Amino acid sequence: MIDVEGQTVPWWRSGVIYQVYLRSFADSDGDGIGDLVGLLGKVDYLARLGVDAVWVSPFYLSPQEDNGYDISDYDQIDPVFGSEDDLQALIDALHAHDIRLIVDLAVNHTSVEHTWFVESRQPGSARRDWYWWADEPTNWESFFSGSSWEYDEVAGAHYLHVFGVGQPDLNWENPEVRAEVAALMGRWLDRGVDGFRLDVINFVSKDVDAGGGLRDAPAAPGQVLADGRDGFVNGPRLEEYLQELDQRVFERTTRRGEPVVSIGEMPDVTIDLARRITAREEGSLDMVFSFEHVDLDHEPGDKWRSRPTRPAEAVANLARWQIGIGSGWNSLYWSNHDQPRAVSRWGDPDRFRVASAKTLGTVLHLMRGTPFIYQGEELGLPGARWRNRADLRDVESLNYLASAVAAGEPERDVLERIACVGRDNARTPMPWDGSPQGGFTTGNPWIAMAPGHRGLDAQSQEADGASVLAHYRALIALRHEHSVIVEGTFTLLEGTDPDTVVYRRELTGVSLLVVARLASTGGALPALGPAADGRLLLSTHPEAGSRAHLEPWESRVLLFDDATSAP
Ligand code: TEU
Repeated sequence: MIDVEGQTVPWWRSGVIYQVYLRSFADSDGDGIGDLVGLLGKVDYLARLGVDAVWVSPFYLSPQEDNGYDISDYDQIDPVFGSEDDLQALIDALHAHDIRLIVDLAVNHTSVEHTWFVESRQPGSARRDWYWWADEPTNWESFFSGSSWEYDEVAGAHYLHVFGVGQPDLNWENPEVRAEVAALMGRWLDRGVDGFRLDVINFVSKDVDAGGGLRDAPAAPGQVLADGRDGFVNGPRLEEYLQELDQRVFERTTRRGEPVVSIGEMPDVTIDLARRITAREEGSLDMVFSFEHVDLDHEPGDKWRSRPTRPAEAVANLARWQIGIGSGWNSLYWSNHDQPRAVSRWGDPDRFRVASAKTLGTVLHLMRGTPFIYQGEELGLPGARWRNRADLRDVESLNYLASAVAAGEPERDVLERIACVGRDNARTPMPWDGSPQGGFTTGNPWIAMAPGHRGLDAQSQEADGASVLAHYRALIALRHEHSVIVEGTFTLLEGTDPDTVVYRRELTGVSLLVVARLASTGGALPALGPAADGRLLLSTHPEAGSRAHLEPWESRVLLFDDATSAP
């Protein structure tokens, strides 16, 4: 717990969380795959950055169809990532630096190799209804192309998998399933972890009919498969299930004596639902990952069909959530292992990489909520833009490529779309130094280093006070120092230029003003009134001072000790 303005608040209200995509973070044994010992070797780097927790992607036993989000044993560490001793050494090292460990659990589905599923396939098995079996499947399309159902010869029925064929959905209607999920989470707390990131947790309540079955989705004429999300997203018993989990797990205390942190990944969550679920008193989760801002730049339900969107529109959407979430709490993120890297998606990696990376960080980190940094975001890394099938690893992209080409689309066109929004582009290994594999591995990386990362490595940025890394360190330090960033109100100031954003944070007489140019052209400084007497806390262009003009991607952060003097 942290003291903010005399109030003790949970650490994550003033903290920053760093996302480690383990298989691409640091490899200690030369097999080309990042591992726990590799992460252990970078704890000092994370401590220097100033983060308060790391969220580590799944490292449980898995056939790796979906890079670990297909779990075959929740209690076992996959040997490719390390051992129990490695985990304990990591936990001890993180805790020694006051950094918490948040583990990533996919409990909407398991792997087909999980013993639960192996048993469930057997007709008459006691675990038969731990999964969704049907004689007649619904017409739902999988997120990974094709039907969401697969026929199983042993079971003599179809099973539901809204993701990969190897990722059967668990049936949370079954109280035994819910009890076992809570129990396995408890075992991870016993091991000393500090919280959970819960993968697509708003998918666990399916909308069942009177007979307990699932229903077809409305389909356009001639459409065989349809968008089934209404049948499994934000379902009717979701809040009941989360409250139950809260009582069974999240109300426990961690080895460090802190409340367990619970983060729900919730595609298509609404503001109202997020506000209820994260409400300070009666809520069941501490925060959610919402998706509205990262769904703006593509057609609804089709990530592969882009829709031109200005970064200021994404910031305006985040601002809407700042107001709408009310007393609830939201994560603040641009990037993760599923999303294109921010500087490529919203910034200008070719002409203004440093300034756009810094300004995107500034507008996000000074909002109300818990900021997340995806590995390499603090370095301003652009996406890889893989265009060759041989460079792809992700089941989502490979399935999409096969499906689109089978439907008659030219491979070149499909690969171009994958180069823009495919998940592999953000999953390339972290560049630690200027050596051939960036210091990530002494072997051959499981996925190639991104060509555009040369010269952007952590080592070269550590020594550069004007680097993106230095800017992220400053942003984290500001959140730790100024309560107005943590608990202050949020007001988006109306401006005349659609590509310049100004917002104000206020708390008991202190006001913070964030001014950001979100375009590769300059613009007039909005009329800010007495902005000149604000104290400049952070700027992308320190030489600009209070000049009445903003350079491309320029941002400024001003502090006013008396709210009356702020514009
Ligand atoms: O992602 C869920 C999710 O929202 C994805 O559908 C995401 O929007 C999509 O991949 C964007 O292209 C979680 C994990 O973060 C992801 O890595 C897993 O593949 C997925 O669940 C299944 O576990």
